[in-house]
Amino acid sequence: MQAFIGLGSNLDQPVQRLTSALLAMDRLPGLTLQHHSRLYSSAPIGPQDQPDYVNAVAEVHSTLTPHALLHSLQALELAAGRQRLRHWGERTLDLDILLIDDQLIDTPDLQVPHPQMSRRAFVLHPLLEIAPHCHLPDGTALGSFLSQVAEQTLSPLAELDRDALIERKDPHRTD
Ligand code: PH2
Ligand code: MG
Ligand code: MG
Repeated sequence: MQAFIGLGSNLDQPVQRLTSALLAMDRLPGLTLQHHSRLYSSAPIGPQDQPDYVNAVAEVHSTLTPHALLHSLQALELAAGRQRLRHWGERTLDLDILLIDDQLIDTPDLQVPHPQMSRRAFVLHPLLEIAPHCHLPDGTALGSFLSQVAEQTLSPLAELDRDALIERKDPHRTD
């Protein structure tokens, strides 16, 4: 299956958190990272007395079931020392499943599509960056929601150092 994952962090070196999380996802058994967006800085949605977030979206290919994918991502959140202090509050690492193919999943611990995704600039912009024609399972183009999130502050960070990322993924690379 193809899945899109939203990444977010606003505590304890968010840029490094997200960079490490992209590598860690790619190393998960049954999961391959295919594309990722740039990193974006975004003003918090929810309580305003918390730091700005760094957000990104990744596209992965996976042989896992949706719930196995969820549990693997939760294990990475925990490994990053995740603490959830309050609803919509600060966190070291948040990995949200946004879409899985055209599946609709509505269980207590996993809802796909992610119920908030079309209301959040920090999801829509990075997602459309890597998948411009992306749509919801009902066929609605995600680009059609952009005008509704135009007020939300979001800006791409300087280009992620791709070479550094690849080097750590393959320390024996010779080129
Ligand atoms: N995540 C939240 C709550 N608010 N705001 C931004 N800008 N980015 C996030 O990832 C985010 C948020 C809870 O998951
Ligand atoms: Mg989450
Ligand atoms: Mg979230």
